[in-house]
Amino acid sequence: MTGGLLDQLKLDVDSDFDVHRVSQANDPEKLVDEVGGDVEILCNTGHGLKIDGALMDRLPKLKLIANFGVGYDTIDAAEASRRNIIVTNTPEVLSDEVADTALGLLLMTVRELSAAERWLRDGKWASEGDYRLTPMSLQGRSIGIVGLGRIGKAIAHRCEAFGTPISYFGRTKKSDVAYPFYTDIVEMARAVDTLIVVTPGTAETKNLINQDVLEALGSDGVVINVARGSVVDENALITAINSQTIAGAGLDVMWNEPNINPELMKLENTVLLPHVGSASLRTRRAMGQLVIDNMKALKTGTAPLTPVPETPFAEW
Ligand code: 8YV
Repeated sequence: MTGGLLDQLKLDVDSDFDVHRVSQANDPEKLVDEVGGDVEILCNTGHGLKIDGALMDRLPKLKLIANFGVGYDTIDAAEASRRNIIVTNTPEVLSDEVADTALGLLLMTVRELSAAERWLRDGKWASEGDYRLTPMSLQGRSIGIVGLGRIGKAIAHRCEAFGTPISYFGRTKKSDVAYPFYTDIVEMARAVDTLIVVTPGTAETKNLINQDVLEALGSDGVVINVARGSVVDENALITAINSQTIAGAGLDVMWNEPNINPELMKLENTVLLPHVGSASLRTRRAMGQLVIDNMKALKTGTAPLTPVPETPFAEW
């Protein structure tokens, strides 16, 4: 087990499995050397550990990588597939929570809600008067969702309630929605003023939101990112905000978390959250339980509940 998330949630893994806790080892490398030959399941409950072929080489009996989280960009799933190792993630159970957070972050950004609260807490309401009228509003905005998967659709559903027109960018047109579909992200950015980024962090999506996209989005533009830091070219974003090429951003995810680029910290019209998209007790418990249920499937010889597409299940 790579991290402490299941322990924090008080979800019991020790009754069903012999658990080696990498995060509690004085010398994690030594622990892998000592027990790696016996390990059948890698329970990935940490942040950011790279699970690649080199690590898999050290775990010759590995059958399952059970990831805590829907995004599994830190796992080389193609390599796992070559070795007949199943990778599971935690889809569905977090979609509504992340969509709620995305809309909250959007509202915080356009209505400057965190800055307004700081104004009140700093005593400025009494000493200096009302907080300023926000140049931005959610009303009148047009939203482009980058990646209309399960979470993207939950976000779109909420945007409909807010009355904002929706478009989406992705690889494939969805047959169950009528929103305008774009295969060219610059073209979509030109047509909307708000991007909500919710696509997986892959080699293909790295720096997808680049200078060209930001220029196309324009001076009222807002970028909300609840996906992965890697999807946004962070330097291009900082430059675009500083030069007022776009108006601002709301970021729940960033490059090099949790060591945030100091230039991001200086931006006033930007809201930064510490990767809390799914982070309620209720949702994290559901995610943790799904991780455990996937692991129990190996123990009982049944099919895992949520294998990722790269590693479809046939048999253990
Ligand atoms: C993380 C997430 O899993 O599901 C995802 O892809 O980004 C989060 O829910 C969480 O930070 C635990 O690592």
